Amino acid sequence: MDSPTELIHRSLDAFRIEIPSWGFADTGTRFGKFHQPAAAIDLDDKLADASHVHRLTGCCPTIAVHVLWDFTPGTDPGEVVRKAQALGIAIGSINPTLFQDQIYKWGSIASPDPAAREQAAAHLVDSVLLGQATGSRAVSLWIADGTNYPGQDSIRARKKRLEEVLEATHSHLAPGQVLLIEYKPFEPAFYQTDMADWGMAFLTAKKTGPQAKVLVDTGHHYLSQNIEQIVAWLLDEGMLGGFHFNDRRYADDDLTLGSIDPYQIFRIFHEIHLYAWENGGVYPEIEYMIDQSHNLKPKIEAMIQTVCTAQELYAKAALVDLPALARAQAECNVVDAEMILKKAFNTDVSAALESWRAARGLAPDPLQAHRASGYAGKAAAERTRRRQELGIVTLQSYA
Ligand code: AFD
Ligand code: MN
Ligand code: MN
Repeated sequence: MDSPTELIHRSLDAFRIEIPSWGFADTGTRFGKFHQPAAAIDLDDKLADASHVHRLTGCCPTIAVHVLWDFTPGTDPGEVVRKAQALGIAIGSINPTLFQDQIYKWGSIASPDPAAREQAAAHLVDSVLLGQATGSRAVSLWIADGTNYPGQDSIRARKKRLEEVLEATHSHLAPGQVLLIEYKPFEPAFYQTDMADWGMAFLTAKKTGPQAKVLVDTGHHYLSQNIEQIVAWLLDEGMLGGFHFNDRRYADDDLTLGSIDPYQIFRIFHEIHLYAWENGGVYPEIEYMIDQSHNLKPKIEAMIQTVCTAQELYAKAALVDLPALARAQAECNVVDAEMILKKAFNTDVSAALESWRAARGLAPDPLQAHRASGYAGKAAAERTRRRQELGIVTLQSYA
């Protein structure tokens, strides 16, 4: 019987978390941005920051990129791949950008405007081909489409339009590539969102093709929704493609993972460990990715916090006594069953996390190591100088 530490170390050995390029750049809310001197300016900065986080945490070997934000026309994917490799990381998921452009005013792949659909379809194929050029497994697609008023457009016509484009996109996927379809109940559309919930994403992925799966963004659910039940159903159907990790108090707030409800994330991870336990210890191939770009916390500190929280909760969930849980469930012993989960959740795994890091030559506390490294101060000075040279004016001065 493995000790808790051995269980934790083995679970962490296979747990890789992808960090988003956009998490290092200045972003904000629709009410404005609060600029940070150390925020990344360009893809080189983002690669450097991601490499720094991976060096400190040891579990973030890939960086998710957003096509039009990171790969502007003329960017050579091969050069980006080489830069990433030189920094000890690799390019991870490719995130198409089917919003912001004026042509997408009525939607992208669901738009009634054929020109918008054509531009969006071409962008999706470009994203698939870019993923082949960077050696990325996943194209991770968030469809921002929807309508703002009853009667604005035909809901079923929109469904058919997007299905057609996604099926065409799927035909360009190389063997081994996956198309992850992300859902979100609202925003930027306020009356009806075309890919609004897990059911729509599931059905669409099934129709799109065998390499399409569902992406669960933990911030994209109504507050009362049982996310671990969605995860369990998708697991059981072999349709769980991956996660975008963040937390929310009210809506899609992109708060750092576990800052509001860590127990919910623990229960999600428990479903994954349970699934593997019932399948001979084989874990499904899931893309664990962070989707945050918090505008108050220092960018790199927030990223390290999320990575360490994800490791901690994944480790805790690995401690659930699954045989005992199965027995308690068979006896309908509700209290014992619940206490088996709570016992694992309440276990302090910090020593096991520290020994896992020590075995890899990593500092016991990545956040303290980051602060001691002076990395943020150097980045702030260098990037402030570059902003001045580039004439990038930030709306507010930042003390
Ligand atoms: C926003 C969207 C969605 C998407 C992310 C990156 O809500 O989560 O995955 O931006 O494009 O958070
Ligand atoms: Mn997301
Ligand atoms: Mn989101």
